[in-house]
Amino acid sequence: MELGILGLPKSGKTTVFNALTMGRAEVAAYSTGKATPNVGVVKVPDPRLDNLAAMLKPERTIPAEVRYLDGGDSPRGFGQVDALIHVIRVFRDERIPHIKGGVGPERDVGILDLELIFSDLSIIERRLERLRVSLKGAKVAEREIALREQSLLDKIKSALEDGLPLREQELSEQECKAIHGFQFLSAKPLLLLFNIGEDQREEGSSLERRFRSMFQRPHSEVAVLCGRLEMELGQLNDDEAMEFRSSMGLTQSGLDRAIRLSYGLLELVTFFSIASGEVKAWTVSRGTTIQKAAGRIHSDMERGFIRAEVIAHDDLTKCGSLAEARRKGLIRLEGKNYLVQDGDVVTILFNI
Ligand SMILES: Nc1nc2c(ncn2[C@@H]2O[C@H](COP(=O)(O)OP(=O)(O)OP(=O)(O)O)[C@@H](O)[C@H]2O)c(=O)[nH]1
Ligand SMILES: [Mg+2]
Repeated sequence: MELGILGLPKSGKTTVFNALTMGRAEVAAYSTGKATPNVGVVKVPDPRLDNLAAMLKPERTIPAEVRYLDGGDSPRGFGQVDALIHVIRVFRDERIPHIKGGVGPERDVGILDLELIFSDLSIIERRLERLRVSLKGAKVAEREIALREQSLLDKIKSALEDGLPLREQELSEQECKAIHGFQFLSAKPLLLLFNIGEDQREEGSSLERRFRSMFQRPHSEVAVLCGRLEMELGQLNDDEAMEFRSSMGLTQSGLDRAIRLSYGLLELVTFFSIASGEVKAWTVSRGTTIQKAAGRIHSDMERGFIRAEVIAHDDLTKCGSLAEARRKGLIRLEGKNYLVQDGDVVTILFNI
C-alpha cells in the first residue's frame, strides 16, 4: 500500500511524513526547493500481531507495510499511489509564512481539490482530442468502443467542471474499471489530515468533530494530528515516548490512528499467515478470495491451492493455543471462494 502526502507549501507535509515514518527528513520554515520526494516505509502497528506472536512464539514476526511519499508541493508522480493524504495547516506561527496569508482550512481543502480536478481535466482533454482524431478513420467496431469512451469521459468532464472530484461522482463498477488506467488523482480516496499546533492539543477532539461535520464526503476521512509533536515523539524510543505521552494525557497515538484511518479509507482487511516459524500480517482489499490472498504469500500457494484452515484472531486468542482451538472445533476449513475477513488467521494447504 502506498500513500501520497499533498498540501499547500508549509502546511507541514514533511513534518507529518516524518511523524508517520519516524523519519528525519528536513523540515524548514522557508522552501527547500527539493526536487526529489521523500519516501518512507512504515511497519503497520497491529496489537493482534503482537498477541499472535506472544502465543505462538514464532522465530519471526513480520508486520504489514505502508509506503509514504512526500512529494513536496506538486502531486506529479502520484498516479500510482493508492490514496492521498492532504495535510492542512491549522497551526499558527507568525514566523512561518502562509502562502494564502493566514490559516483557512476550508479554503485550503478547496484549493487542493481544484488542483486535483485540473490535473484530471488535462488528462481527459488530451484523451478526448486523441479520440476525436481516431474516430475519423475508425471502422464500425472500433468506432463503437471509442464513442462509448468518449461519452463516459464527457460525462466525467462536465462533473469535474462543476467542481465534483471523481471520488464523489457516482460511477458504475464498469465505468470505474474503464477509467482505472488513467490514474485520476481526484478519484483516489482522501484522508484530510488537519495539522494542529502543540498549543491547540486540548481542542484537538472538538476540532476533529468540527472538521468531520464540515467535510463529510464519500471516500474521505478526517483526522486531526499534532504533526510537530508526533514527529518529536517518533524520534524518542518507545518507553520515552510512552512516558511523554502519558505525562501529557495523550493515550492512543495520533499516528496509529492516522494509519488506521487510511486503512479504513482503502477498505483493506488484514489477515495473518502462520507457517514455518513465521507470523506475518498481510493486507488485501475487502472482498478478496482466500485463493487470491494466498497468492500474496506465494504464487505457488494460489496456483496449487487446496483449502485453508481459518480461525478469527479473537477466537484463537480466547482459546490460548492452536491445539485448544482445534479441540473446540473453532478452526474452519474454507474453500477457494471464501472471502478473507479482517483478523483471519490462516494456514494455506496447497499442492504443487
Ligand atoms: N508550531 C508548529 N510548527 C509546525 C507544525 N508543523 C510544522 N511546523 C513548522 O512549519 C514549517 C514547515 O513544515 P514542513 O513540514 O517543512 O512543511 P512542508 O509542507 O513540508 O513545507 P514545504 O515542503 O516546503 O512546502 C517548519 O518550520 C515546521 O517546523 C506544528 O504543528 N506547529
Ligand atoms: Mg516539505
